[in-house]
Amino acid sequence: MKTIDLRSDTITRPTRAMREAMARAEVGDDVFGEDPTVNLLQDRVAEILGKEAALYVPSGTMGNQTCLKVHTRPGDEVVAERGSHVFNYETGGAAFLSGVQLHIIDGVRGAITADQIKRVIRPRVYYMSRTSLVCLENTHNRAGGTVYPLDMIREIKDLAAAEGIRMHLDGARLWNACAATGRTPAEYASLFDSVSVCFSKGLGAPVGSAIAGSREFIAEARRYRKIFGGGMRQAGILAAACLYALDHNVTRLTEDHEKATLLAREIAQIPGIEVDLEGVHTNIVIAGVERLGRSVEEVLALLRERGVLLTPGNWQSVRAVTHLDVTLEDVRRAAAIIRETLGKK
Ligand code: TLP
Repeated sequence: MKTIDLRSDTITRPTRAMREAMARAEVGDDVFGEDPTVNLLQDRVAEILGKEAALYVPSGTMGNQTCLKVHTRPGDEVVAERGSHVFNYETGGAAFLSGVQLHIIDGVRGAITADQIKRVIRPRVYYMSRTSLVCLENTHNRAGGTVYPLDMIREIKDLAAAEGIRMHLDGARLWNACAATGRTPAEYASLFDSVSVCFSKGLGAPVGSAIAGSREFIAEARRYRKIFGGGMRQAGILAAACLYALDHNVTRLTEDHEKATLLAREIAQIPGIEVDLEGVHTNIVIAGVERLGRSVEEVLALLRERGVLLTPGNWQSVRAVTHLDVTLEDVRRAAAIIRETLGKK
């Protein structure tokens, strides 16, 4: 029985062609700025995002945390959505590394509004924390891969500009947002001072993310990347996989979205399972299981026994993520297994 692993798009393994590109990579010492493949990747990312410069980092977490560090001073406040990755899945890094507090707002499908943000911006008095950064996530992981509407981001950008507040985008899956909307990464990135993007999710590279911003911002980010232990040497071997991913695995993301839509539609029909079909924008499906009368752990264990791997979602739900290493047929089979396993009491 072939296991159908829908735990995350991070589980994809590099293909033979990607490995060959890695093996061919020209390399140098990147701490000296001398790795030609890393430099190529950074230039390419800066161009794609319409920013002056970019920096290769080992993970999305390091990308976000490095940006937070450059944008803030200890004691500052960063506005973020309740389900955001920086708040939930980065081990309290914002407090640990930057000494900032997060001001959390409840969003709808992961999106918070300019109006909500306006209400939490601190008055500029010395005894209050300084609101220095707004951090948005697109697509939004915990909300189920939802796309942030561009006009909402524009309103937030206008507010932030008027208030002297910076904007950071966790764009780990910005590629998916673009594939879903037809917008370019630069259109989104133009509304932010810094952006982080990942190659190790839907794009299928084994390691790596990049951050982009002004030349000055990236020079500072390079210092913090080193402090955080992210200064790599012959990293071109990894950057080559990311370049390969940009060349071959971006346009195909719509296939992953089709797989997720199929899965969502199929499992939404199972009594006791709830899926917000309108909220399935990209490659993530969140399925509420509360009405099944089984705990999330029980549901995950039952499906694991039958060869379908999922992760916990948010409260009383499970998450399925489609990616390069599962076919439409695999997903159809997973849906059938879920129906057989959970569809009857
Ligand atoms: N997300 C992972 C888990 O950490 C939850 C996943 O399986 O989806 N931003 C967003 C929006 C992410 O979804 C992730 C990873 C990151 C940042 C962090 O990337 P890495 O894992 O490279 O540090």
